[in-house]
Amino acid sequence: MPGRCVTTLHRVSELPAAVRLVDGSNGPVVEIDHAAARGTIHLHGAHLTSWLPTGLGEQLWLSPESLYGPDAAIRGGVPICFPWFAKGPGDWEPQHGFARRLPWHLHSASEDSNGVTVRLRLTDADVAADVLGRERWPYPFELEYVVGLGRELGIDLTVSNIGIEPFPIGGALHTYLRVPDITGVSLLGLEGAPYHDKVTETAQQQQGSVGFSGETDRVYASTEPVLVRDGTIDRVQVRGSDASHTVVWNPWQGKAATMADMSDDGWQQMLCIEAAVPHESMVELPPGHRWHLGQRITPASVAGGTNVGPGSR
Ligand code: TA6
Repeated sequence: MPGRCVTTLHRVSELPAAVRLVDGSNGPVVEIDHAAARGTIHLHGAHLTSWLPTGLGEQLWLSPESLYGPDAAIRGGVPICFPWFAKGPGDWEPQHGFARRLPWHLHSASEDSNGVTVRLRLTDADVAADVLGRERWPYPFELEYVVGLGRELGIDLTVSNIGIEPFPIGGALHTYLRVPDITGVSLLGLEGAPYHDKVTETAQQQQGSVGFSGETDRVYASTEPVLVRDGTIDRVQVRGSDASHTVVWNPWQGKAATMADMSDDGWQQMLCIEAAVPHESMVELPPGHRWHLGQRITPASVAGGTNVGPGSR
């Protein structure tokens, strides 16, 4: 396996029947095949790249041009932004922190009739001092990422401060949803929410539902659930937990053309809706304390018709 291998490969006997650990181009990959759903998690970055609830098709977008190198961030799926979102409080590198660029450990996996739960871990011992960002964030930590994959998706990131001094913490679950055509998509649930528009660098307030007609990069001061609608059809509901903000991003054609790991037309079928704690909301985590960030994604057909914001069915 290429790159730094810090993974304790589980003996096949320890994994439930619905879970296999196979070799991938950027290290071990967890393959899930359960009656409720199929999925794929790269141990590199603990990166969920595929989630197919049975009968509903692929729900996550993944770039065919994504890189899979030892220090690369996979383009698509659910990148874990830790221990900061974007450039942190002060133009920090790397963008979105270091956790998505490192090989994680598979701690355990279990299954029941609802689906599969996979637990992955990363600690400061896995982060070489030479990794960008550690000199800014040199703290002892334990990070656990739990993926609950079935007809719904639940992802939960928990960091423990195992050191003797407080540390600043923020981040995001940077989920790339797959959509038929971004120009036909609208978002309900953000009506009236204030947001920072990163395209115009202005403060705005959401008027009505969110539509897409150009590059969209918004940090909403909202923790309300968001319903993704395609035309008149509800697709999925996205609900953050312990997030302070909801980020909505589509690079559109111009920005996508500058991204080597995004096909020129890839922007048309993707939409990022992120549970986020951006730098203005980062907190100081005291020694011995834990910090959590989660997201739940429920296909509308599973939710039996969702009631999110005005105008929804
Ligand atoms: O979450 C939206 C965003 O911060 C955008 O500004 C854009 O940079 C996107 O993340 C992708 O970032 P990445 O580092 O994965 O290219």
